[in-house]
Amino acid sequence: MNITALAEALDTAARDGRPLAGGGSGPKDTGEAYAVQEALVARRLARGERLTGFKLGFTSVAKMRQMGVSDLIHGRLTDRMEIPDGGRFDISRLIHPRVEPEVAFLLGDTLRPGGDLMAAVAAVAPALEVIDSRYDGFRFSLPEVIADNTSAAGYAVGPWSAPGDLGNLGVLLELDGRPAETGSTAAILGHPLRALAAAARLAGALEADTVILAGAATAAVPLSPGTHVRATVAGLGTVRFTTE
Ligand code: OOG
Repeated sequence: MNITALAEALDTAARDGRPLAGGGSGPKDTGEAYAVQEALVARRLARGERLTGFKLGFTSVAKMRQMGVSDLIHGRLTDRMEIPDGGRFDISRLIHPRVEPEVAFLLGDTLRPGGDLMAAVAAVAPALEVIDSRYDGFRFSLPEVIADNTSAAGYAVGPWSAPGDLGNLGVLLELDGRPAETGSTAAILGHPLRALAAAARLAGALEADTVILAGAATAAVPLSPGTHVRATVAGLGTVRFTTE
């Protein structure tokens, strides 16, 4: 399958809520996979979506273990994926959504590879990311998940606050008021700022106003309709939404 055809197939799978069969016709390496991702995101932009952010995946051992993949990956976020904090998120068109707690950065200035991280960060917030692999059974190779825009499907960001020390903050993910996962921001590459540095390196440069999701601090948890989802990052606060 060529790059355009694979981007189209992944885009259609996402829009129809029907998974692609994995294996065989996927991208052959990560270079080709990022070309597919770019073509896939270009299709969204052509439909009027706007780029809002950049996300990292597999920044924690918990996620690498859960998915059997061990390399840092990155994807793009658009306005269409935004979930208002405290709002509702319709998952009826998703395939097999999962949710994970994260930390978000908001850039106040352009961040270049090797640039001063804290000078570029305007604010930080607790975040929730919804992932939904377009591959059957959430099973994929590294090039496949990259091509699939790293399973990005939705994200919610809690209240922004001035950046403080993010090195080892407790993370709690609750579903319907019951703890589902607990962890620490230290699980994110040892420190979420390392994820930010990696994002700058991988993106080339990131513009002011970009939201950066540093990657999940815990394993991801399956979502079903009518669920109250809440993530708390100690010192940063809480972010929540309800599925329907
Ligand atoms: C890929 C996305 C991983 C993270 O935070 O590790 C990710 C997947 O697990 O399907 O976003």
